[in-house]
Amino acid sequence: MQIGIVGLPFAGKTTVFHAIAAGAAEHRQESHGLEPTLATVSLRDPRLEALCTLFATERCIPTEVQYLDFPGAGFGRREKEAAWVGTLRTADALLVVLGAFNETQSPEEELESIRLDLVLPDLQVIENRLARLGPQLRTAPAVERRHLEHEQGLLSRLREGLEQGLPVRALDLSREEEQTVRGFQLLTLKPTLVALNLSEAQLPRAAALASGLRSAYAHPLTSFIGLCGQLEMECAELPPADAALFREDIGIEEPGAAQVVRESHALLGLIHFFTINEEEVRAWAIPQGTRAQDAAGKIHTDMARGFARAEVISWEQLVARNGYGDARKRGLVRQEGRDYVVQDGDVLYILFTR
Ligand SMILES: Nc1nc2c(ncn2[C@@H]2O[C@H](COP(=O)(O)OP(=O)(O)O)[C@@H](O)[C@H]2O)c(=O)[nH]1
Ligand SMILES: [Mg+2]
Repeated sequence: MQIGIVGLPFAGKTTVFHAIAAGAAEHRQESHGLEPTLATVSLRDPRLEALCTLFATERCIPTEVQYLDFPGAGFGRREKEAAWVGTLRTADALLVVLGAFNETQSPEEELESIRLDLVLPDLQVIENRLARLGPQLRTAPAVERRHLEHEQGLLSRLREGLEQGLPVRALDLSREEEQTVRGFQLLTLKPTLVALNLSEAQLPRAAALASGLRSAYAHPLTSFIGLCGQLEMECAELPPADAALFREDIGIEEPGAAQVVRESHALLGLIHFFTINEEEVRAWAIPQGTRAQDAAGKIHTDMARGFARAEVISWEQLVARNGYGDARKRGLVRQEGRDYVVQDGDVLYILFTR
């Protein structure tokens, strides 16, 4: 999963990026020219840690999120930045950083400016497609025509919304309509986390400031958090025990980076299941509502193809019963078929035929 960071020059994007990426330094890939810098961050999950302790396996593999920070000061409409838009299009979600610590510009104004930066490239894509649809419609055979007309209607609706400055995720697309436009990789359809980068003095008002902005910008798949990038970056450079003390001193309950990672998972509607074998305990992220067979496919395509059944138990019960032996005796390990909807925190053992 990739999350692209956007924001105005000097909003503190790189600062927040470093706060998130600290501890992931070995995974950091520095940028060359216009390429974004990449940081791979593991999701800390106490459930995974409990399972790893219980099974004492060699490896403990968390899920990962990649964050992209673009070089230079900002993101905008200038020509050389077209390349960034291209990279952003492939991201799964966006992290918008607002420089609220700098009181020369209000976060509302800043968000407004970024909104335009994201809406305009989408409008361009839609207009290009609509321009090509006209001639295609004249020559298409009847069956294909129906599809194209349907697409034309949908795109006209999106154009209208975008022209009013609305993100596509605010336009109530049906699942089928979303499928139709998926290929365009629209920026304003992506789940968006807005982080107010606050000064230390503003920090006590973080929740109030974030909710003020939320009420002015209440779109689906959009959430808001407040953090102090500068302090978080400084914390991230300390040994963990010192960082914890430092945070306690300032009154930061949850590290900003953890908040960002957690909120981005929630925005994407991802849940986690776990697998355990002799070598490793591993966490997997899947969309809510995923069937057991599709979850198996995430592990290996062979497992989905030859899926027989899944043995399922919640991580809590497995830990409480101290492992499979006692859990089985008590009948807590269920046999589920391919249509079973995997729940957050399930431990799965897939039985399949090759
Ligand atoms: N006072 C204060 N300064 C910050 C904060 N976050 C970033 N800065 C400063 O703002 C400047 C721009 O930050 P940077 O992360 O490079 O911004 P970018 O252009 O969005 O990547 C740097 O000098 C940072 O030290 C903050 O939370 N508080
Ligand atoms: Mg930067």
